This record gives sequence, structure tokens and C-alpha cells, in this order.
Amino acid sequence: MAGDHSRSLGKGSAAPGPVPEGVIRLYSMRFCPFAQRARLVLRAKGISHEIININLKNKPDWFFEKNPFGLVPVLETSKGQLIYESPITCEYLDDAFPGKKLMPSDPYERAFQKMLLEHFSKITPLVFKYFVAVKDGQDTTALKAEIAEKFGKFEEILSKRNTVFYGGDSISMLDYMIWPWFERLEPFQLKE
Ligand SMILES: N[C@@H](CCC(=O)N[C@@H](CS)C(=O)NCC(=O)O)C(=O)O
Repeated sequence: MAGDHSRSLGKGSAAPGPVPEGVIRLYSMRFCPFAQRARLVLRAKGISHEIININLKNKPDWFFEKNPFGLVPVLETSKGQLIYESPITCEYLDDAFPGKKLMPSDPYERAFQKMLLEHFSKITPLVFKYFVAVKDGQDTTALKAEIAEKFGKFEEILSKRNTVFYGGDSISMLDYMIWPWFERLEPFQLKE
């Protein structure tokens, strides 16, 4: 990915210096779908940014000062402000930067996007579990059924609105929140 750092910082690495003026920094990991949400929003809005990848298997101690949870994504501003949890990082980027607004302005539409994201957030841990189960050669029948059931509920809500994209008739925040998982479904044959 353009703008991505080729190496990742692990334990024992020096903490990066302050963020230069006019740029926002993203602590990321190349294969993390949550960090991908923030990367998609940065690109969609054309925000000047730099990316620092973190070695999540061997995290630097200083990373916990960026996010007490020790998770990516984290944003850092040139004022030293730190923002973590992917939906919060994305909403922050949408609010703090000019350009196309990815969240709708209508209060109900905003609430709707957040409610659907809550539904989707029940699915993502199951997808992770599924990846692990497949890797370990475990039986995935029950897990697959649970995922299908949750996707069913999700689709039921969407079908009542019948919009072109998840959040409405043009691409909006919800689409960027969900895409990283859809992009990964096919190789794991979750689509049936
Ligand atoms: N709820 C968090 C989840 C982020 C998350 O789980 N990131 C993973 C990588 S995909 C991570 O940092 N894992 C490190 C760990 O579990 O120690 C968000 O939405 O930002």
C-alpha cells in the first residue's frame, strides 16, 4: 500500500518523534482489518498522513502510551493527541478534516449507521475465531452456522431499506467500516 512503512516497530525500538505539522500519524499493522478502516478513510478523504506499523506479536513498550489497550489502529496528531478504537478514529477523521463527509448529517441516519455497526461488531470476533479454527483444522460447522445466522439478521435490516450501499445510496462511513471483512470472506469460503 502506498505510504505504508516497509518495516514494523517492535520491542526495543525507539519511540517515534513528534508528528510533523500538517500530517496525521496512523499506528497500523498491514493485515489488520480494523486499521484498514482508518486507512480507507484517510485515503477516501485525501488526508496527508504517515503510517507506522507495529509488530503486534512483539509490541514496543512505548506503544501502550499511545493506546492503553495496546491495539491498532491509533491516530496521533501534531498536537500529541491520541485517538484509538477504529470507529472512533474514523469518525474523528471525518469530523476533523474537510472534504467529503462520510457520515450522514441527518441524526437518524447517523444513528442507523452506528446501530448497524453494532450488529456487524457481533460478527467480526466470530470471523476471527473462524480463521483460527480453519488454521487449526478444527470443525467449523457450528461457527459457520452462527456467522450465517448473524449475517441473516444484518441482511434483514438492510433489505428493509434496500439501498445501493450499506449506509445509503452513496458510499458512506458504514461501507468503509465493513469492507475490510468482506474483502477477506472469499478465501475462507464464508460466502455460501
Ligand atoms: N476494537 C478495536 C480492535 C482492534 C484490534 O483488535 N486490532 C488488532 C489487530 S487486527 C490488534 O491490535 N491486536 C493486538 C493484540 O490483540 O494484542 C478497534 O476497533 O480498533
